[in-house]
Amino acid sequence: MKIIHSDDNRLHFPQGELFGGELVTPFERPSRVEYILRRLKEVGLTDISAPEALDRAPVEKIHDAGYLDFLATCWDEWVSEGMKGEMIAASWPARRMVQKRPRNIDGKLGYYALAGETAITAGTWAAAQASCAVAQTAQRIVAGGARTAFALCRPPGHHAALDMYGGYCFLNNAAIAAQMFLDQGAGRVAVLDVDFHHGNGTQDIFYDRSDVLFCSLHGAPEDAFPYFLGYADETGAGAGEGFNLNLPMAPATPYSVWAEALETALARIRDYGPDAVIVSLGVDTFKEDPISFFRLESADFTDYGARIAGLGMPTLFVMEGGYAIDDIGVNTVNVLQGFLDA
Ligand code: OKP
Ligand code: ZN
Repeated sequence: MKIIHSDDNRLHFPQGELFGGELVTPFERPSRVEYILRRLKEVGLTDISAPEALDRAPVEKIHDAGYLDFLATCWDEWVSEGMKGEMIAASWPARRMVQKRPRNIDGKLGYYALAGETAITAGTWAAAQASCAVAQTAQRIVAGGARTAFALCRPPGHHAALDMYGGYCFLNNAAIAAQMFLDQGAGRVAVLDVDFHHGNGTQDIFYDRSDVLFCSLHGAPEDAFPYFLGYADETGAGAGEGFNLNLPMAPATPYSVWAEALETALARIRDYGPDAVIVSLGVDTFKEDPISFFRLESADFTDYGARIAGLGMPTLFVMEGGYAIDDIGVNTVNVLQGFLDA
């Protein structure tokens, strides 16, 4: 199995995440990738290479031009305005306020942010682009006929919407890969999001489209980030009606229940009959995850990797979340091994 990874992920390493009223070391940190790489090597998955150059065209199809320009220039603007710390949004266009982009950099930050935990630093844009290039390179491998490939993306992508960053995400790597399959001639693509958190960005991007089926298993929005999207009654709009499947679950959900939801999603994907499947792979469903509340055990990740393989479809794995650092390598690689050994 080919694995794509970029050291440039390390260029994004904020010192602070706003959590519980404190600035803590971000849960989403560079060492996550190191632990996954170590485990891949331990089990002999050593076909690891660097990404090809980023192709901007599919990025521009998924994200708003003003948003991409903001990501590219905001740090310099922040510094030139004399700001001392990392960029953290603190003002939003909330209910009954005007949705117009302000001129002021602090205003623009709130305009493009969907949450306040995610800081932008000098290297964030370079790292986000490298992460996207990782997904694109792995996509080309699957499009070229491989059964699977693993995009070891960091930062993750599934919370990034048309024109919003947050939840540690800047560019929606999975959505961009889906668009590439379509641009290369696929008729239909399915995105299966098994990260603990709802993939609000991916849902938002494809909500009115029938050429991408989005299925997400996640902590119920009443109880879990991103809080404001991910309910079961969000089924798509217009031409996209029926092509969005949300399977929210309660705190302390065990694997037996989660696996049933997975089977519901897999049945929907089989029925849809896509040319390719993209798995937004977050392993924060693990029982020890510090910011999540499902109860999966390490062996469960192997089991569900095999179930995904049961689709018998070309499958691109795109890394999303997972914050129980000591176990992130085993859990992530278990999914891949479960898939490969099925
Ligand atoms: C990113 B990914 C919880 C705050 C949540 C953001 C979580 C982003 C998760 N107290 N903050 O989906 O793993
Ligand atoms: Zn997550």
